[in-house]
Amino acid sequence: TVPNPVLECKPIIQVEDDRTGLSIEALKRGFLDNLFYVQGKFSGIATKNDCYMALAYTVRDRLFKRWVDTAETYTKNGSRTVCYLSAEFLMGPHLGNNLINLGIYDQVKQAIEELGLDFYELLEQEEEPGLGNGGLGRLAACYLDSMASLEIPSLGYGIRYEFGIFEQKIQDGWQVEITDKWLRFGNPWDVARPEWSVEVKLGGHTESYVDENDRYRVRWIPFQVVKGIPYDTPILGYKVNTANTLRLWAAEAPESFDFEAFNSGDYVKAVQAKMTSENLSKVLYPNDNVSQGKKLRLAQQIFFVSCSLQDMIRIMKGQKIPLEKFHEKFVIQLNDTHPSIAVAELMRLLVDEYGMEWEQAWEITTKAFAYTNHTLLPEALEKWPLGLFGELLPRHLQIIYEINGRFLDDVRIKFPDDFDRLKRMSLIDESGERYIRMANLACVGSFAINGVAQLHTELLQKDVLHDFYEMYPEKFNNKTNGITPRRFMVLSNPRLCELIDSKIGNTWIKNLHELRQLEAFAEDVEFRHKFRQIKQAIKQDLAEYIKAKNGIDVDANSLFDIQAKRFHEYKRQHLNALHIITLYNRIKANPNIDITPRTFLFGGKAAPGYYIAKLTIKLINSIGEVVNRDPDVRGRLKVVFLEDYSVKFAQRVYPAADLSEQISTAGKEASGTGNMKFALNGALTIGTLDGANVEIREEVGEENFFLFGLTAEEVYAKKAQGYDPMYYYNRDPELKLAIDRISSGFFSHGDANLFKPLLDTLLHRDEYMLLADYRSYIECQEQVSQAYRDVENWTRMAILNVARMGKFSSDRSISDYCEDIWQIQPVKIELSEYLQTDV
Ligand code: TH1
Repeated sequence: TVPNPVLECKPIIQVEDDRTGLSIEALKRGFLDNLFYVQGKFSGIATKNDCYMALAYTVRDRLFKRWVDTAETYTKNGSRTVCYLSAEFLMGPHLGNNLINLGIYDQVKQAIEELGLDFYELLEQEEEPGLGNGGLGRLAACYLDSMASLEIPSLGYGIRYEFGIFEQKIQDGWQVEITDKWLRFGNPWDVARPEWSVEVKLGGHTESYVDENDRYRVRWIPFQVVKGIPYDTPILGYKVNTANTLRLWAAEAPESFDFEAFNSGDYVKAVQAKMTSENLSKVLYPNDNVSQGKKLRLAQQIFFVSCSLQDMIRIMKGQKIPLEKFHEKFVIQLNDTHPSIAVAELMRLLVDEYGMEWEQAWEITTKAFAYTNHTLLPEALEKWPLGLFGELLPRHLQIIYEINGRFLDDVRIKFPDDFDRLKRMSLIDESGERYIRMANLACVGSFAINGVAQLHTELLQKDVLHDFYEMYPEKFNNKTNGITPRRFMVLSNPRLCELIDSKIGNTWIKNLHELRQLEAFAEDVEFRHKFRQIKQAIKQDLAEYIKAKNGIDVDANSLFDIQAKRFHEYKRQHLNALHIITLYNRIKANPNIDITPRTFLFGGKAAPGYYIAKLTIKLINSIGEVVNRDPDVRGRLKVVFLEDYSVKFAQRVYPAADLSEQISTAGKEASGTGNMKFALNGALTIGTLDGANVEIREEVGEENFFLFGLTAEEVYAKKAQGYDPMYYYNRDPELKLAIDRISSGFFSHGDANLFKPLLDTLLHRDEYMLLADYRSYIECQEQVSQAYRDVENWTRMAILNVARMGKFSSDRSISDYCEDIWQIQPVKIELSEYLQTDV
């Protein structure tokens, strides 16, 4: 073998050496080095962003040793690996989180301050990668944190969107969308790996042929080929050496493509082809819980799925593992149906590209995939018009027909002569225009199917996936969602953490169940006092932020009542609005009425094409305009809309809440995770029996949770009876007055038409049963107001909420996935002192 000159160098890379040390001096030196050698600036002309970049690189330098050693260990051991496939990863800012997980937050803060810089200002400077819409994308990010912290070998696979979720501006009370140019100033956290690029075929047609072994084969002649370039981000676990990888694909035109145009001299046409290719990873679809059925979206899905599966095969080759062991080397978790085309794509790769027999390929495929369902909403269930699907993926269409034919034979054997069942379970909807049903494909192609909260999983089995439950009961299981306490406590709520640590130490950060030990302190007057002081100080900070941004004075002594989540009718922000109007009307009717002062805070984006959701944002801002300046209210009510809600902003908001609004129509919110983040930070919840609220209430105790509203069963029963919202409107004068105030134009400068579309849906259909739940909600809010006046007892309840949230750590969720689905064990990473050059 030819000697490799690199191997001769034997660079000595230690965990901590003179350039990667953790002493204050080494950190300062590292920062100045990076400012000079990476940013090319001297301190006199360095911008805030230069300083942020220099700091980010300084932290990154201290992470790479762990990252390289982790990759090396997995490669040597051929470790079984979880591949988490997701169209969204809502990571939030990396810098602070990496400082926490490295355990060097305080040192770095000191070093930066000694250099005369504002540490918090540099943290604020980070442009977060908003590569997700809401809960589903953030769940993927929390799971990466937990997998790394639990030392589980894992890869996150997704798309490196050039534009993430849009930036929200509020103009005249309306949402306006601005494109999110998050890569504008460069991204210090990812590394391009062009050497591992792969190609993805799109469009065209298929041809059959007979191979050299006289076997019938199919080849796909694509219309277009797109290149995927992987960008890797290290995902460091909390106080472990494990640093896993998030691998996001960016689309480009392959150099070889459109040679024809080049050769014919049409340079411009060739460059245009490059542009169409790059469209694939251009922008995140900004819909939460809705599928638009656009061709470009399907193209995004096959793009990142095919890149990822080809990458897994490359990794196996590198580790000399035969392809027959694919399902032993990898388990692939499908984050909703967005990556579910993977079932057909893996079959295509194994059968067409690697010549495997169908039966063996199917055996491997169905042992490799597991599917998580995240929603029951019909508008979110993905289905692709057959024509559109066949145009983009002609070979996959054939493969799906083949899977379907065999599958329906199985159904016939298990349920003879049940023709309706066959129609319902078919991978192809033939009731009208024909569609490919992605949830059905995911169910047939996976060995495990899970919902994201107990109630959600029950409803899946009873309703949306009932036929599949009867066919494969053994596949179904529940995995209640969780959140990472590193980002949503340690990083975002240092003051509360310090108080907790002073009583029970800090091992709760890795084992959240230990928070139970705080129960005893709920009875401790002094502890309650400190707990209250901390909440107060955080609320004061938020009040100052609001004053600066919105120009509104809010009283930090008032009850902070917060609803922060995507705007969607099923989440019922407008029910919250009806409560505000009701309180306002009571004050107008009786200006001396005794009301617990409240500040209503809203945050969240509406999908740009979702008119009613955008109108709800306008309604809330319009109510705020009236309420906030009415002298009769005298500061007892304030309404604030927090612009551009993001992960970064969420970290400010959760710790400041007294009351968490989790008021979706029962049966509609699959789990929710914001509910967990608020409660862990000491907010009490007002909520319905929906999603994970049910389990939160079970854990914290019913006496520490404000419950209202119909149950999921009652919602179904009422719908079946023929629900009439006018019944409630006509019988509840306060409800009628609240609605009439809106329709009269009272909140819209006399314009009686502005909110008509919103009111029409409420009065004539009320799909989400606001009117049925209104009275129960108002009464429950009265209990909240009373309870808040008993300061000591409120604090007691809040402490008990914190103490009893252990179950909702994403570490628990991931442990359950590992045991019940993935069959995977931790791999400890030992840091080698030298860079391994003796391969
Ligand atoms: C959300 C669910 O609405 C929420 O209840 C759950 O906690 C969260 O997922 C994590 O499990 C979903 N987000 C999306 C986004 C899209 C499509 C479906 C869902 S379900 C684009």
